[in-house]
Amino acid sequence: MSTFKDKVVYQIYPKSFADSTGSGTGDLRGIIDHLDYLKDLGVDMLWLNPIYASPQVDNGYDISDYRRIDPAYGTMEDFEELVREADRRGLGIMMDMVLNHTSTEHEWFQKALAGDPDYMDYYIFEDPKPDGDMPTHWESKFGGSVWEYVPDLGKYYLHLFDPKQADLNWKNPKVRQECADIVKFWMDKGVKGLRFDVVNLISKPDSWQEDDQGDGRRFYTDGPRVHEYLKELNAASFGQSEEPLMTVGEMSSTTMKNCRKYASEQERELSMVFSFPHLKVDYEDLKKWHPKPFDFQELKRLLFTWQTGMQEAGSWNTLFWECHDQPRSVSRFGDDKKYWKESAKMLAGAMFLLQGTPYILQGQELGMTNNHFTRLDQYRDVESLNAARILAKEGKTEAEILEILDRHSRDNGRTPMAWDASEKAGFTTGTPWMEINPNHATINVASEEADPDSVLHFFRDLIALRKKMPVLQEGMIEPLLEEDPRIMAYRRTDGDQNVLVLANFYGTEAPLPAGLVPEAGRQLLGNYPTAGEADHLRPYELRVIAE
Ligand code: TEU
Repeated sequence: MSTFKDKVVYQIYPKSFADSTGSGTGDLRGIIDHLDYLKDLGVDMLWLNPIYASPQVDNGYDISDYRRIDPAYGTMEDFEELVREADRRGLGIMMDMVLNHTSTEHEWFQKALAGDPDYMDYYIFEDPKPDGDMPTHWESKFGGSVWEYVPDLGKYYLHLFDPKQADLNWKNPKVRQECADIVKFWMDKGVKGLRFDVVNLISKPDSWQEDDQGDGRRFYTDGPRVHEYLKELNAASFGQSEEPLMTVGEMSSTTMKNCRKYASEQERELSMVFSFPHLKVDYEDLKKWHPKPFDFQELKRLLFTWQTGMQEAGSWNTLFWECHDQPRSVSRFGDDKKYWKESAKMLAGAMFLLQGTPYILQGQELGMTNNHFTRLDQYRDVESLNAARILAKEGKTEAEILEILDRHSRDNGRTPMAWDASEKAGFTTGTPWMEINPNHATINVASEEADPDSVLHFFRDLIALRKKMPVLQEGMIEPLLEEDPRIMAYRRTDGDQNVLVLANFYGTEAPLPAGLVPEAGRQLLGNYPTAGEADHLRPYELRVIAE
């Protein structure tokens, strides 16, 4: 594969993409049936969220057999056909490697529970403190403790996420070898990309200290041997491949210093990283379940800090507003009512023309919005349901809890794909595992195919533009108007071409400084049918101009 720097990735949440059997959940054949749609969109790589055998406590991020396709999605033969059919269309498959933890139903953990010392050392079992208390009072990412007590063993085991997701002990060379073997198994199946789930959490500390400053994450995030482990994994698996794979690490609560190393070609760890600081600007005190209006200045500062900081180190970014853990960007940072179309397009242009690899979540190319559920029983996500319980204990009313979930629940990025305006959106003939967004009557592939001004057609044009212009792939980034309270502006330049990107993040006109828009400039892309004025941007207006 040529460098990944000219590629665009499309994220498929298989459970919600397309159901070919009427089961109510998506499957591999449903993906195969829609490969031409993905090819026409112009993307290069398809990232599949986990499709391995799993009890589905965390929608597949709790894996019980890494080498078996969960029957709900189909068979290994279906997967092999998907890889072939994708390859025929020039599409690569990126698999999700969840190697920080396994399901407690994995045979390794079952053997550990039975007291097998070798397999107990695959995980992190610790004795209670002398007073019988748990080793630390750190908090799980999903709420509650990170320790679960096993009476038969008289020990606790560590789980940074759900109690049914036991953390692996990467200090054990056998665990590291098992993980490298899992990666090589899928490489042998012809996958072209690998996404490593919370991979910056795999190196745990040598001692267990209480955290009087927080929830304990500072002790296990970007841990002492994480770069060593990644270099070893690279050399033992995907680094051996003649045709380089695209590898991306999801980095939870990480730092720029570490990401420069994770995503540096010289370090031979990963191709690129997901980091999330820009997606916490609507968290009060960085607390997810305490939403606040998003801080635009902080958003710009973070995006540009990461752009210039990674660029200086020669390290590579990912570019994303959405994924299966995030709400829909048009509801979060745009206006999913009055200026739905303009703001969905503006957000896409503002993000995907930065320096890095764009990641598009299924449905984002349609402008899919948050679900705006009105009942708790409509939610499916373990993290959201835990949060609802915790918020209720904090004294929040059901209405307040629904308002919070509506804004920040991960289920917002997991609703079934809308293929057409029919009752079940063309997603299934059965009962969908999660309710389909009622606005699919207008926000769906078929309707948007028929509308030349649709968000879908805009995404096709945006991806095509990026592919056509090397300056939009590897060109330098130059932040502009950094103090402007409503406009995000930057220039991409490579010494040969200059492209100016202007984006108004608000529903009112925003003044532009004189001289910024070049008189001889040529507009390459925009989200209004008519050319704009040089002295202002219209509500949620995007302009992409060749200088
Ligand atoms: O997510 C890492 C993670 O911590 C996010 O879930 C996010 O931090 C969380 O929603 C709190 O805001 C990865 C996967 O993307 C996620 O789907 C899994 O649930 C998680 O790891 C455990 O595997």
